[in-house]
Amino acid sequence: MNDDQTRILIILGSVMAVLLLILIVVLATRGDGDDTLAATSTTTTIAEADDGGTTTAAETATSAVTPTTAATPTTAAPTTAAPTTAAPPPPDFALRFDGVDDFVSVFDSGDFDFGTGMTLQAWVHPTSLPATGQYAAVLQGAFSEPPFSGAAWTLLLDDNDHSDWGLSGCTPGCNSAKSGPGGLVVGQWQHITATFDGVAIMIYRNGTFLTSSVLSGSLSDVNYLLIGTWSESFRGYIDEVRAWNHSRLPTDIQADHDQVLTGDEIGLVGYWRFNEGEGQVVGDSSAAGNDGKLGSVLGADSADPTWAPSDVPVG
Ligand SMILES: [Ca+2]
Ligand SMILES: [Ca+2]
Repeated sequence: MNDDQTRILIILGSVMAVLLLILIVVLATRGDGDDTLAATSTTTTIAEADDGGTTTAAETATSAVTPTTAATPTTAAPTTAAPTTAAPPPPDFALRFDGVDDFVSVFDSGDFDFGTGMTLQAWVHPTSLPATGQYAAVLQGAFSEPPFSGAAWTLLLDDNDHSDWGLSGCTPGCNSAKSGPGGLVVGQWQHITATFDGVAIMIYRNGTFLTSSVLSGSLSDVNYLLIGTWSESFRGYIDEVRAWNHSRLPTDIQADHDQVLTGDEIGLVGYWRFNEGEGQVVGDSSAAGNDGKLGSVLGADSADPTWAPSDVPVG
């Protein structure tokens, strides 16, 4: 090999070395590109979090998912509440008296010593009328539990014509105001009211005034308020019984005789709705707390009236 050949080989070797160096640089540059992609990915990940700034497409996509997830419980809530809204009203009951010896007794702690102010109210549905010559009552202020030993006031069915109903009061001389024959109709609900104000008795049917009678003085004190009894018991259903310690106005009687009361009305000392439907106690829904019992004793006995579903037109 001469000197020229040697020089050419050196030049070729240098060129190849330069090319090799360029190749290395290019490969190294590709590596930097990967790093750039990695950084881009990192940037994308950060952008998916809410940076509080301008909403990116990624944030929009993330936000779009959120309400969908939240909507599930929101949709489920009304479904859960629906059965509560659709719950049926509590059942209404009345007491049925057998026409023989059934009664309810409420001990008088003093609330039923009415003196010169009283109102008695009840819904009644007779299934038949008592035997002629027998006394029956819806409400009575009595000196004892049965057997009868005297009363100061009685919301009664007349002993001759039992469709002739009214109030008898004793101060201690007695007088009464009565509807006349046909005043009580068998086989349907009707509302009866009697008031006493110290000078007169007044009676109302279905909220409308019927008649009055003079009676002066103060009613004698009693020991029990009895429902459904006298010499024989009422025959049929009684419901929504109320006792007040004053003589109510005609407008008030008309307004609420067919309405449910709150129980805290002024002067209301007994409000027996008979909606227990079972047991031996009739609860007083007034603030006075005058609960009563079925029959002669708190256990089951032959004088217990019977619980029955009620369609009394009150509400
Ligand atoms: Ca009732
Ligand atoms: Ca009993």
